[in-house]
Amino acid sequence: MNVDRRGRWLALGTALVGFACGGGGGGGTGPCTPGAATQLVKTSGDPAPWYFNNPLPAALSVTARDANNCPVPGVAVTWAPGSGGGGVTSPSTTNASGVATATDSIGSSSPQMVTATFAGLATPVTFTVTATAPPTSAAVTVNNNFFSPNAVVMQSGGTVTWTWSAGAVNHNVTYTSGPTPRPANTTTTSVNAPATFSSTISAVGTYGYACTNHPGMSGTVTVVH
Ligand SMILES: [Cu+2]
Repeated sequence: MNVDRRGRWLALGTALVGFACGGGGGGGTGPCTPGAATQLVKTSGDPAPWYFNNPLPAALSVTARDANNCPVPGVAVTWAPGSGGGGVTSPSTTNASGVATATDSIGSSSPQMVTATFAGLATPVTFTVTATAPPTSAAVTVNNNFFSPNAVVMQSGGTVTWTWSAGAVNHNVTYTSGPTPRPANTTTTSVNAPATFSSTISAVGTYGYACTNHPGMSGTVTVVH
């Protein structure tokens, strides 16, 4: 809200001193009147590496801009998988901020190339999406009072094992979110070292868990195909 209000004042000030749209060099951070789209850019670069035969956890995103870098809404963007296979949702239309997104699924080879373009654009934008095989198991250390690492990824059917470090006391693993039915929790609310606890999980998704004895002591297990 504050940003919107500031933006409006900025626009008023810009109008009063007579600068043209985009003349401030802000790259479209303030209101401006868009002309025809001439550019398409990655909104935030290539995605982080992910895993074969899985959808990316976040959408791919491009921004359409006019010759003055003003974001252009309403541009139909066509997405296509190139080399590397997989699939991507298409088309999508740029929103009020000039941003169009698409959900990408990685195939069985890496890197996967994905292009985005609009009618009349000379050179499509190309995303490079890298992938590896997911780990088949995961390991987490239970400490006073944190899980390390607090986010792990493993393949469907894999087993995640928590190991209490020396001196770690009064901790439990209690699932708090994710696909249902959830895996079983530790059977007592206070488990002391030495101890281990495991979950073998098949349903794909991200599971949140926590130690109910220590606020903020939490983690996630992401299960992929
Ligand atoms: Cu705890």
